[in-house]
Amino acid sequence: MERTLVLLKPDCVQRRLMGRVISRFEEKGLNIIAMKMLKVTPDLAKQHYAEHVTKPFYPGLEKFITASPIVAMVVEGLEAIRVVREMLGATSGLKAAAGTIRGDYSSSRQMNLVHASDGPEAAAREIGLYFRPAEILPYEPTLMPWLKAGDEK
Ligand code: FUP
Repeated sequence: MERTLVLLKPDCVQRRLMGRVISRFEEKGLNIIAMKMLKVTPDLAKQHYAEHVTKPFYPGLEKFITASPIVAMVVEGLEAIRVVREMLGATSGLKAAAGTIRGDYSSSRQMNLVHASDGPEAAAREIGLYFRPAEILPYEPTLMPWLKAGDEK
């Protein structure tokens, strides 16, 4: 099992798309094991996007991500980091394939609705930025025997 950090960005909340996006993860069989609404501060934005802070697009990105509340989630499942990234599609909504979340709902490179960790190290770091260990509540869904075979690990 893997865990990944997913953020429903300000555009997702403002455009009333939270339910649709959350439903996609639920329908896929992924398990949401932590969730909260919060406003990203400039300080948290700089930590989250540490690799982008010096890039020319960063000031606009910080303004966007801090402008309005977001929803942070920890999503768990088999190969969840790659699976969720593929569900999101390419970074720009203009390039993301139809059928992906960004491909279906976003027409922007910056306002691309959802963030998901891009690898195991990023996932561990980002989950730690948004959640204390006690806020993560893993559980065994009763549907699990119908979501995957018992020997799939
Ligand atoms: P992703 O991993 O798909 O979230 O994309 P990146 O880490 O490459 O970029 C992080 C965020 O910066 C993206 F969500 C969108 C934003 N961005 C811009 O606003 N302009 C750019 O030129 C590139 C990225």
